[in-house]
Amino acid sequence: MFKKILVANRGEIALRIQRACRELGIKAVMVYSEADRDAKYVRLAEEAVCIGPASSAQSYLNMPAIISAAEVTDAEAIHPGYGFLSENADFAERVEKSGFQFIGPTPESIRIMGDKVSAKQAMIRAGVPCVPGSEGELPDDPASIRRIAKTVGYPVIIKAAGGGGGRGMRVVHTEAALINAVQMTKAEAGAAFGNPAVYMEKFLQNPRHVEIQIIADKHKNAVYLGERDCSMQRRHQKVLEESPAPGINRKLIERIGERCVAACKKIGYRGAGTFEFLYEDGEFYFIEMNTRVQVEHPVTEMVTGVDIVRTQIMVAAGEKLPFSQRDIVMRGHAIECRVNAEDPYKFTPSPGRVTMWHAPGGPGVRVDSHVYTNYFVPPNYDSMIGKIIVHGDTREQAMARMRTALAETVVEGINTNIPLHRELMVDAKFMAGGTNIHYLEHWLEQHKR
Ligand code: MV4
Repeated sequence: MFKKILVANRGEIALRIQRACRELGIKAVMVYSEADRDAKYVRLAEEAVCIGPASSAQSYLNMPAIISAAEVTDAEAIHPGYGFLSENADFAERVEKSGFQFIGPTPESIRIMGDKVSAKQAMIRAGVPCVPGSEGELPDDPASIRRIAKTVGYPVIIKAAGGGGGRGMRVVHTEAALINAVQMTKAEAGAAFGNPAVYMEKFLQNPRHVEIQIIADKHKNAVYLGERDCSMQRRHQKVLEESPAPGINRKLIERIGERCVAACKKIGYRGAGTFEFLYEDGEFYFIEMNTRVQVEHPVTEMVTGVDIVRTQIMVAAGEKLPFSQRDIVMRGHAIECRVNAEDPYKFTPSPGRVTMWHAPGGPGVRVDSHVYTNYFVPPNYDSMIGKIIVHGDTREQAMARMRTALAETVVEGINTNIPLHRELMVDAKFMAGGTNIHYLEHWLEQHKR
């Protein structure tokens, strides 16, 4: 096992990884920007290295600064967390070329999944069901494009190979609008991602976003850890997540999970990963794979009892997975509310000093946050300042525990989206379960103030 790991991230996930290291008896080196000097995990750290000014480009995205920090502290491995450099294949490569273990998949896996066309082709070959569409990149000639769209059937969606997470997509409803939409998307993709390649899919009108968590070791073992429903989102930002996904046939999830595991084995995937699917009319359609630990990993940890971050570290060190598929039993229901420093209805960022922080507690309640009373939320980064996660025997009990937890939570000095979460937790349609990816945006439109 590693003796020392460098944590190349900030905020709640930096604290989460630091906690996993402590538990494993591993020293954690924390890196921080000038804006994060007073962060809780920096104060708790046995070793911490300032890697640059507040701006992400000069600190958390600064590859030479991070690798130098690992060199001077004699760390053996680097955990990238989520966001920042976590899905940057060049970074993973530079980490390994410098003699450190990257805690994540190989640079090749990251590269394949980063290109959404090659990701989809890999999944088709591995037998994972995908959204019907073009076989790979769209050709240039208009007649061929029109023919493909006719076969797929309108409406279609044009997506950039270099996009993902909602960037670089355009919905097309008619043949008259097709060629122009393809050209626009290609031009934008070339400028934004340095790759003008686009592909086409049937546009699903009212899907849910359901994802499968997997974890694999370096010895050809892989397991799936159930699913998460992440449909409650606004502008591609998830607001709350839950596991299991309400109302979906367990046998179907098992079949899809097994396909994901088979795909991992086929491509030699290792580490934690997430297969993102759209779910509509009882069918799953793969859209993208994430090659990092995700913000919402705790709901899976709560229902499966598996410590995903600990397992990531173990498999990166070359250990075998300490469980097999038949050991994985999903128990009860978990919900996570992301706590953002923002106006709860206008969504404008609300950084600043937290004059009072009181976290909830009680049975089945977990809080992942680096915030404390008098902590200053810097304006330079993502607005998420923590997560409240609850577990219950049933979805009803989980919702009741979340209502209690949200009622107990006190955050003063800044605005947060907790009032929005309190309203959603008593919303009849959310409570019934199974709302789709458009639900929250429609709800916000109707609850304008
Ligand atoms: C789609 C889709 C409908 N049909 N693909 C948006 C983010 C990116 N991961 C894929 N996205 C979508 N792809 C087809 N063929 C609708 C979306 C989509 C979406 C997906 C998941 C979660 C939220 C979403 C919000 C808007 C659109």
